[in-house]
Parts: sequence; structure tokens; C-alpha cells
Amino acid sequence: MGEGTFRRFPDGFVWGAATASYQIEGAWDEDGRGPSVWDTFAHTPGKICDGSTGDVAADHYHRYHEDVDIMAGIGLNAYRFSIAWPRVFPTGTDEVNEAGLAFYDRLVDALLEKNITPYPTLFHWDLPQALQNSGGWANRDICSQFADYASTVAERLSDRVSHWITHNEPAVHSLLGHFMGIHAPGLTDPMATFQTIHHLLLSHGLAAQAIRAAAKTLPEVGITLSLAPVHPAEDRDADREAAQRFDGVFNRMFLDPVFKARYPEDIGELLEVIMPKPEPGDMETIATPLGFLGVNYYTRHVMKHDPDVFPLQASEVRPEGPEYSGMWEIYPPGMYELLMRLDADYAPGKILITENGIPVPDGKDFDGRVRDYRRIRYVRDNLEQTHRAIEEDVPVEGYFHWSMTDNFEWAFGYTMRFGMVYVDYATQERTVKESGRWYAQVIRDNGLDAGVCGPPFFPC
Ligand code: GCO
Repeated sequence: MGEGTFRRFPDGFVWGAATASYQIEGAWDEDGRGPSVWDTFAHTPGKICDGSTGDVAADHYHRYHEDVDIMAGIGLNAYRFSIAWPRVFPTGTDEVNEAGLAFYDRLVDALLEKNITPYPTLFHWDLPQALQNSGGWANRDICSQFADYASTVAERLSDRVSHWITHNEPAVHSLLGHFMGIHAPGLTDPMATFQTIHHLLLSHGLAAQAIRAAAKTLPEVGITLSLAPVHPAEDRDADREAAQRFDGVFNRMFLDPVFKARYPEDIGELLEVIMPKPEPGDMETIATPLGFLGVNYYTRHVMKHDPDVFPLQASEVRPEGPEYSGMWEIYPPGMYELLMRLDADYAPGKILITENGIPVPDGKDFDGRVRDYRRIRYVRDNLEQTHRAIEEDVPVEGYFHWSMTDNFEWAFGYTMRFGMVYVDYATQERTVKESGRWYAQVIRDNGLDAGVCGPPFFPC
């Protein structure tokens, strides 16, 4: 290892990878699974850029044993996946689908057999369509329905599962799915968007309480938020104020309720007419104490003042000069900046990086290997920035790479590959990429050499 460039992580650091049910499972209509809003959305022509769906995806529903073996081969000690609500409750409530719950039973048992700790997310956007038909997240009834679903799953799995994530990225599901219309359920309704935000947060608090009430073993419950530093495009007041407004809606709209039991005041004034109107006790429920904060970090946001954009008067710019992936700027220092800010402003007792990764147009070389060194460099640099924050006492205790296998990237379909494991969708053959081999070395060393890029360790 390079002199002085080795970054050793704390003993017991969690090294995992993350996925989500709709993106990998397939078996969309098998064994009693009911339709989700993502089935409806993806089956609607024109919604997904390559016309694909998650009907088969990476066929994880049938190939989970092989996938768990691959995870064990890489040496993961944790695996974050999501549970499909419509597989457990096909219509969202009423009758439990035993075959659906049994799949997650089998998956958890397969993980534990390989000493891989399961970290299930209860909601990763695949809402039962039947609930959407009655208003979805804009209907307050869904809060108790989600808590009932959480309780049912906890009762079934909590003898073996003790780490739970209630929601994945409520900001993305509410804003892209209810305001921008580019994710399921495909709405462009500002009122529904902010009701959705409130009900996602309120249901998080109720579910955390339900899991703790139902669990057979002492549970650790968290929420996963998509978070990022927000920078002004230019050093001028108009852009700084635009960045502040975006930070308010993207970051503080979720962090303030969860950690401070209130919505950000500046956003409340800015969006007064569409802001949620909490009922007595709502904010205290949302601020139910967390076992950990899940942080999904990918990149920063650079904003300029744009008077034509309602209601934030801010639009994103792509600065000249930095390196970009297929979806965003590659900006590893943002990981350090974000973690330091979270620690300073919110003091979460424990942080897990629940997603971090990069889409690379991977392909197999003549020898069948996938030399995704750009992904290795991205992960290496983001882990180095994570290590910087840990060295300054930010309580980061784990890292989950997004993603384990290539999978369905929402409106981008299969055009974006995020996995450490390559999936040939025609044959479903799996190939561990060079990034997976490199990550295995990081896990064995419980650290990384910041000076090298990946086997055969080309500096890059
Ligand atoms: C998200 C979701 C993942 C995405 C990943 C890449 O963060 O948007 O949790 O489902 O696939 O982030 O965009």
C-alpha cells in the first residue's frame, strides 16, 4: 500500500451494497404480487426512455440465492434492499399475501447464512396502485396504512432483522413523482406534492413507532434521505439566494422535521399556500428519535437565480470543467462537505451512507472482464472524503454502494449501469466488475489506498 495514502476505517465499519425491489426483482405479477404505481408508469408508453419496464429487471426474485453468493464472494457484511409493499399487501391493506412475505423470509435467511446483515427499506417508491387510486401519499389515510404494513413486516422478520429503513428519498419520490411528473405516479400537482412530503414524513414516524412496538429484537430504525451540498452558480446575491431556496426544499424540508420537529421557516413563507398544514402532534411524531440517518450522496447541486422557474426561481447549472457521469457531476468533496454540515446542523447520533455510486456505460472486454475504473475512482474518492469526515468525529458507521447489480434506473430504464456486478439482461448472466473486485479488497483491508484506482491497480 502507498505510504501515507492508506485510509483505514473504524473497526466494525459496515461495508454493504444497496438495491431496491422494483429495480431488481422482476416477477412483477408472480405469486400474488399486486401492481404498483411503477408498474403502471413503466407500462405507459413514453414514460421510460428505452421503453423498458421492471417486469423482469435483474430477475432477483428467482436469482436471489446466486446474488447472495456473489455478495458473499465480494465479502459484503451488509445488504440494503427494499421490500415491495404490493408483494406483501397486493392492494396495500387487507389480506397479507403469504407468498410475498415468504420471499423476504427466504432472502433474509439466505443473507444470514452468509453472515450478511439485512437492512430492509420498507418503501422505495413502488406504492400499491390500489392505494394510489384512493389518493396515494396525498391522502392522509396512507400514514396509518403504511404503519400497519411496517408492523406486519416487522412481526414477520424482526426475529432476524434489527436494522430498518422506513423510507427511501422522500424528496425524490415527492418532487419527481408528484411535481415534475417524471417518476411514478407521474403527477404535476404542487398541492399533492407537499401533502405527499408531509405524509411520507408522518408515516415515517408512525412506522418507526410501529416497528419498535412489533419487533422481537431491539430494532434500530432510520430514514434514508437524498442530500447534497448546494452551491451558487456565481458569487452574487441572486444566485446565493437561489441556492438557499433549493437547499430549503431539497435538504431542509426533510432534515428539519425529522431532527427539529418543524418545517424550515423560509420555505414556509415562500410556499405558504401549498405548504402542509400539520395536525396537532404531527411534527412530534415525525421527529420520533432515529437510530441512524441514512444519507444518499451522489453529487452537489449548483443553482442560479431563474425568475422563470416556479416556485423556487432557481435552476440548476452544469459548471464547465468538472468531470461528469451519465447523470451528474463527479464531485467527491461534496461528500465531506455534506457530512460536516449534517453533523454541525443536526447532530445525528449515527450516519450510514446508504447510497453512493455512478452510472458508467459498462461493457465486457475481449476477455469477459468489465474494467469500470471510472467507478472505482469515484468510489475511492468518495470513500476518502467519508474518511476525512470520520477523522473529524462525524459518526459515519457504514457505506452501501449503489448498486449491487446493474438494474432498472427508473425513467432511464436500462441505459444506466450502476452495479458492481454486470447483468447481461438477455441471459441474466452476472459478471463481477473490476469495481466489485476492488471493493472486495477494500472490505478485506477495512480501508483503501487513496493513491491507486483498482486491480490491476492502474493509477487514474
Ligand atoms: C435514488 C434511488 C435509487 C437510484 C440511484 C441512482 O437515489 O434515486 O434511491 O433507486 O437508482 O440513486 O439514481
